[in-house]
Amino acid sequence: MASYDEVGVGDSVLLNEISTASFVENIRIRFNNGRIYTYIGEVCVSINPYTSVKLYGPDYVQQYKGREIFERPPHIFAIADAAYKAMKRRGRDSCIVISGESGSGKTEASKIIMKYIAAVTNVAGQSEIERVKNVLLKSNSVLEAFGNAKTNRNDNSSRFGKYMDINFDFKGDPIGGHIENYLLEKSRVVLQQKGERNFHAFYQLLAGASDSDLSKMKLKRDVSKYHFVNQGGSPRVDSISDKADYKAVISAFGILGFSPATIDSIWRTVAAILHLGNLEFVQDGDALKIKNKELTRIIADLLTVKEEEVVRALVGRVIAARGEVMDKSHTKIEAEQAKNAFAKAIYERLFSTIVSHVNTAIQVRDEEQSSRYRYMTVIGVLDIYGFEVFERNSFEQFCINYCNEKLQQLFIELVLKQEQEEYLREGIEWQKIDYFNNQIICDLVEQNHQGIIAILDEGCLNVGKITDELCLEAMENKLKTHKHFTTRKLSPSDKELKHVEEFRVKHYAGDVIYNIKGFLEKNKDSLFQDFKRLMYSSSDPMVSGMWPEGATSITATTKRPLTAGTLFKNSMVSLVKTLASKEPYYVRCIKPNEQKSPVIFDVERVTHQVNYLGLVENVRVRRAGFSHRQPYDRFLRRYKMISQYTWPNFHGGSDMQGTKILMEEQGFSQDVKYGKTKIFIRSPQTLFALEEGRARLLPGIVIFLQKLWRGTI
Ligand code: AD9
Ligand code: MG
Repeated sequence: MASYDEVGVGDSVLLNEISTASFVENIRIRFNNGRIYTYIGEVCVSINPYTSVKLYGPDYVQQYKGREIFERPPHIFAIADAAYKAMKRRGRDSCIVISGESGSGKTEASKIIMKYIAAVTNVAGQSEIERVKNVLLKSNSVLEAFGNAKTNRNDNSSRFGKYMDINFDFKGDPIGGHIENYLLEKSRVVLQQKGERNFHAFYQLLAGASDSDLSKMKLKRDVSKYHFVNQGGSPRVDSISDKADYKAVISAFGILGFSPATIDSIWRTVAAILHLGNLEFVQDGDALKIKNKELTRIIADLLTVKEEEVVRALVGRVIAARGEVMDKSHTKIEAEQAKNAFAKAIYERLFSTIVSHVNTAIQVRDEEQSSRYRYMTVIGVLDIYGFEVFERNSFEQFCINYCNEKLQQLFIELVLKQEQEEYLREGIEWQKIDYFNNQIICDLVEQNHQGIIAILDEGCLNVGKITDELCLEAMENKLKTHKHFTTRKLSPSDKELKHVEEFRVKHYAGDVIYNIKGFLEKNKDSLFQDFKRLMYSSSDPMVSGMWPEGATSITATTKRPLTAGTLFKNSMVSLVKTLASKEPYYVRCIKPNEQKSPVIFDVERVTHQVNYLGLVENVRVRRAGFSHRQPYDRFLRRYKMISQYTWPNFHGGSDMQGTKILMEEQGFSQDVKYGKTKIFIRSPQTLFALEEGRARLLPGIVIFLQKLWRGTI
């Protein structure tokens, strides 16, 4: 069995001195000795090791299976096991929320958790459950291929948010799952910053497909031939083998039950986007023409639509005015923009379709069975894009960072605030601990009428009249006194704000300067109807199925769809609600350095993360706090057999008095506090002792009750 001796302090609640410096020093010592996990009570702090660590083998699974968190050295397995136990023993839905900035190890953590759950379930070896486990695990490689990309912060950065529910039957075996995906960063399809790449799938196709498949799609293997995939100037990534990944994705498609026709449609769609990226327009007098005509033929073939329809949709659009229908030619710039919007929309819909195919593969198979299993419970695993700051930050970073604000807010609500409020309510002596509450930043983004999203939406209502700049002015007017918002105009002396188009949000995790250019367009997220009709006309059912609105007639008036910002905001609100309804467990990921090095521990960078994650406040709350609490009546019912004064019933007063007598007799008074309605127990060991006492007496009691029942006593 692997040895895993303690170095430093495993649970930071037990540190001699509680300060940011001592907290960071402790995790530094542990990191330097290969201890990447440290607890704060039941919260697991994880530091990205940037190297493959041998901590996840079957010997480790055995060490953590069914154990309590504090029995073994800190490990993410223990958190997974706790969530699993909560679900299995108490029938409570649980969730594991993984947070941390980009590149801190969230996605890896979520995969480790899933593998652990797969390893500890299905002891009976049922084949259907094996199948479910396999599809759940394999779904990752498909989703990462299409939803992840190399960024300047992370070679395998999640560019979509993912919340995955795993469903269990009453025996605790996984029987299915469901994935919810959040806002894919689709702008990447047409534009990448220096040093970054498009989504992995594009490179996988070019590197991995056979020569004959490529030639069928009229593709060359050379990445540099395609505008949409070589803007970042770094198509090759050391840590990635696109060829091997292509194979893995193909195999995963098979395991997930994607049909050969579906797989073919998926890659053809990816190929069509690559060709679309190379398409150029020329102005020819009044008419707009396509320069490389041969491409429209190829694109039409790949999408199984008519070539003349492709040309029509690209160079102009049909407008309906007062019942009349006419063609309107695009300008060159309009056509370029429309083409990009088209490419982004195709990819986004492709991604959503892949997610729904994955969901079909992993859904609980037998409907009847699922309703019969009344005890079906769930563990949700949340792995979302981490807080990020780039050279240039746009609408996508704004949404991603807002999402991280919401998760931080949830953590504050559940871990810091509720804990303190309960002590107050129960009249437990308690020294209030200050922490930064980021609700104010959530409000800045999401408030009705006053928030940034609302102001953007207002701008989108007045298309044509309102520009990005005017929108920023509206923000300046409404938010000029907001402490977390500023612009060049509002603070002219601020040297970091170089352009009038920029605004700064003081996020909980740091300042980010956003450039307003493109915000309105991205928020409105519109696509000419012509493209929708074109795609709907495809003879490939998978392609046409992605574009149901294409069926709407040209003259029909359609309702204005919700903006991207509002849709995202709504999905965040509902995500937080889902998480809050479950028993939450937390993994807080930390990035040790910017160089992706396994040996550098950058104290300054780590300190910054520890600060904004509120980890030291978390230690303080936890330290002053109590690991266990229970209403007096429930407590007494469970443990009354331990004391002669309370067994079989306590007659000397209230449940609270009974509890006090029991605890005094057992010698635990030092470790507890009595609230108005609940008993608060500080150390888990006390609870253990109580549980042990109960377990020792229980067999005797069962016999006693049996005799009583049979009338033999
Ligand atoms: V982002 O917000 O999606 O950009 P993540 O998801 O937080 O980010 P990710 O899990 O992708 O980061 O980790 C980044 C890289 O760190 C991985 O590709 C691994 O190379 C490395 N990593 C992270 N965790 C581990 C680990 N437990 N063991 C080994 C790891 N390597
Ligand atoms: Mg990730």
